[in-house]
Amino acid sequence: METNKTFTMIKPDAVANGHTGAILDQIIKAGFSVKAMKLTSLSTEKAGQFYAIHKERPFFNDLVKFMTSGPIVAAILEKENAVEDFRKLIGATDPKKAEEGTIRNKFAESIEANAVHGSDSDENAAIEGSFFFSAFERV
Ligand code: IDP
Repeated sequence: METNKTFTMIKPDAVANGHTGAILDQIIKAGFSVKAMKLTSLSTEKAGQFYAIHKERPFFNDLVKFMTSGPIVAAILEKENAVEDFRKLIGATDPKKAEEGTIRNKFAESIEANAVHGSDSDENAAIEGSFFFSAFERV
């Protein structure tokens, strides 16, 4: 299992609000290198699959609707201790609780439209990266 990679999405709110460049800049300045990246959009089926773990949660349908509301940027990132360091860089799920200077603190609109996704384990980083990218799409 790789421990130096994580997977991120810049979510529809942040792309629509023009924050893609600033978010990527913050990610790269924090020492992550981009190993794969694409601008794409999620179908209802794909968003449901990606967030299948939250299927029983009350916010699931709204989350799928939000994640299909516009383009997203998906990327695989590399850095030592990538998963943990990236979760620190993005901050808490609820931007009201996210530490000052974190990506969600600066760019998120709400607990749902919270600007970015970051994998929560090495295992999920590998699964999520493969969900979006084939071997030919990675460097
Ligand atoms: P994470 O993205 O910080 O790991 P998770 O608990 O895995 O947070 O939730 C996945 C996504 O679901 C969140 O990033 C957010 O977009 C949405 N979400 C989480 N909790 C809520 C909630 O209470 N209301 C609405 N949306 C939520």
